[in-house]
Amino acid sequence: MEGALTARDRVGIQDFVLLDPHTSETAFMDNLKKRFTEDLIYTYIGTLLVSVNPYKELDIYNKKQMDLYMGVNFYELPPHIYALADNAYHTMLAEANNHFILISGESGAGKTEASKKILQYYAVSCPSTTLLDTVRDRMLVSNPVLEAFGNAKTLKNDNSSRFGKYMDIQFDSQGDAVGGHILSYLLEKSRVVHQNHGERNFHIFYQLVEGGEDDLLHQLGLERDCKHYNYLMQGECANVSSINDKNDWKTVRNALSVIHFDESDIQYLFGVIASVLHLGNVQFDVDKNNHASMNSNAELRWVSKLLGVHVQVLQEALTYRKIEAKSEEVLTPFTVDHAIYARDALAKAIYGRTFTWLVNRINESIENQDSTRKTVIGLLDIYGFEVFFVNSFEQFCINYCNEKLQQLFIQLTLKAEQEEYEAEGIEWEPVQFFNNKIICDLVEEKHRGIISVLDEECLRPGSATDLTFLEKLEEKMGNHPHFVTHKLADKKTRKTLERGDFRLLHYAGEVTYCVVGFIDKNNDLLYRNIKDVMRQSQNAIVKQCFSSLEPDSRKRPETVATQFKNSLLGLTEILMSKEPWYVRCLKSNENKQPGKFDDVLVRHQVKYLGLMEHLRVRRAGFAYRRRYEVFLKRYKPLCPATWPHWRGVPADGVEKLVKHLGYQPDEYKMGRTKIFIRYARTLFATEDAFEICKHELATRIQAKYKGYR
Ligand code: AD9
Ligand code: MG
Repeated sequence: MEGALTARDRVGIQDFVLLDPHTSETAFMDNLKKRFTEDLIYTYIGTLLVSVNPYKELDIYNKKQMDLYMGVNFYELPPHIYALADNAYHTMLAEANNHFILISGESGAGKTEASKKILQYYAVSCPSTTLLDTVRDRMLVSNPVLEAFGNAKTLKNDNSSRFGKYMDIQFDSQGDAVGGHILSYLLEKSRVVHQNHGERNFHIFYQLVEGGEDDLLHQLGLERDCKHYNYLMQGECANVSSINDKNDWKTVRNALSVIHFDESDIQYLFGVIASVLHLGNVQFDVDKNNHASMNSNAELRWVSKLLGVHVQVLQEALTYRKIEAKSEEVLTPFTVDHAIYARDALAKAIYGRTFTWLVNRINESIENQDSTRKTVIGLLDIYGFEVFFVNSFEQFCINYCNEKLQQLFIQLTLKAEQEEYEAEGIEWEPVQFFNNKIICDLVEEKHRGIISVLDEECLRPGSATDLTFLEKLEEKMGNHPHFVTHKLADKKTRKTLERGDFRLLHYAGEVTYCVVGFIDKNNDLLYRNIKDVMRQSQNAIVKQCFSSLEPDSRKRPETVATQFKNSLLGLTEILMSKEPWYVRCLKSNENKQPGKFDDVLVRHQVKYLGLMEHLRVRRAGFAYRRRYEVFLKRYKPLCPATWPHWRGVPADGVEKLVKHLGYQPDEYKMGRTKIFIRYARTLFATEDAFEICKHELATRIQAKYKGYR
């Protein structure tokens, strides 16, 4: 018994619910840190999994561990991402309903790694047939492919997701993983043409240049030197010690064959990637009229060759704008700045649309053809909350998305809890949360939110600028407690704000956004004549990407922020129809340092993720709840009336059992299907008694066995 306590002291407590009911934040942090120091990165709050990024490889993700967790009761083994995956899976099978796992946390906290571990668990551990193995292989290898095209090094994370990903894993009634479907959300396209210092473009570019076979590079007109390409060098960090582009290239190439890309697909796909690199090197001169001009240079010829469009046509599209006036077409020459803008817009459009094409292709290859009923487990892995020195439209969208997911978490945890107490006929005092709905509304409310104001400015031809957008915001949001600008701020805050900034007080902290580029990025315009040229492309991917139904050209296309808002609305609906599981990832330190636990940083995350409140909600009145059958099955050896068998109704058996154990009336409540235990210590004592009893039973059995011999 003493030994057990010592071990518990050393490794902390594996479920926060079992800590003292009046757990302070300090005790919470102590427990987290104690466990982290022992390389125990996972801790539960009930069924929610808290994970702290260790920034080092731990020997806990292998087939042996997977086998260990398969089908085992949630609390019987140390907390693990496999246990959560397994529990979701078995609940899905038992109840034949759909589930999702929401993985959240800030940039670099470990969401993508967690989602990969879960997918691996399903792909490796679930029952299998040879036929299904191919689908599973494809699901597994879709990860490195999408990461190559959609992840990049940022200042926060060397493998930062720059798109949101929701993946349904479909299971048949036997529990076989039979297919999948991926939805992607707003790729950060601007990275294709611009990277901040210390950041990179998407991995695939470096992989191709570093790892591409000589023949391939030759065909694509590429040099094996990242320094040669403007689009790769703005962050001045093409080489990153934690990234091996050459090896990653091999993985991606292999993955593409697994998902059945043939040689022509590969040619077209890397033709696109190379064309973007060449585009970035296209330069313009100024002619005597101050217009952009260009010679038919080698880079332009490579773009035209790879995209399969006539070089002159391309040159014209990059230096002139075609405007239809009455029945005439008028060509207006660009200035150099304008031409650069058009060139970059084209690069972003090609890359962005190819990414969507890639997701669709992967979906075709992992789709399940069979129409029998499937249940699904959805995995959500999006870009985490991020704050940089300068934050722009992209951070605004990413942080808004995180705000929405936090809102969903709040709604579901409160809702689920309320419903459970109600369904079980148990009285409940709600716990107060900080509800971030106020910030979601500030961003997205119809006619009044920031996105609406931005869209209105985007609609005002000619006179709207990023600064008029800011003024409109100041007019409309002036009194909002979560919004401030230089003009609106008090004296002290004003010193921390520039005139072109607005600051949002997000649930996870303050972020100052610089308005420069908001209008442009939200409009995301691509000139019509450039689109027309792309439609004629001989590169099958580009042709397809630009030929797919364009929205009615007389109608204004939806802005980027509005599209994103609507897609998040769609996502929320998808998630709300499923049973939730949560993984809350915490970043242990800002320097990606193995084993370092930065108290201040972790405490901040514990606060804003609402983990203490979640714990309180889990315990509002009742720390633990168990279905009668489950409770009885585990603890029945503790009472002569229930051991070895209880033949009556489980609830009666539980009542007998807890009375025998001396539970006081205020310590528990009997619900309709579950027993609710008020204090953690009650369950703790029961659990300790169970351990002793197990030990005694084992000794008795051993003694008996000896007697036989
Ligand atoms: V972002 O919002 O996409 O920028 P994520 O996805 O939360 O972010 P990611 O999973 O990419 O973070 O983790 C960042 C890095 O932390 C990884 O590249 C690993 O080096 C490290 N990491 C994360 N989780 C684990 C883990 N369970 N074990 C070991 C880990 N290392
Ligand atoms: Mg990620």
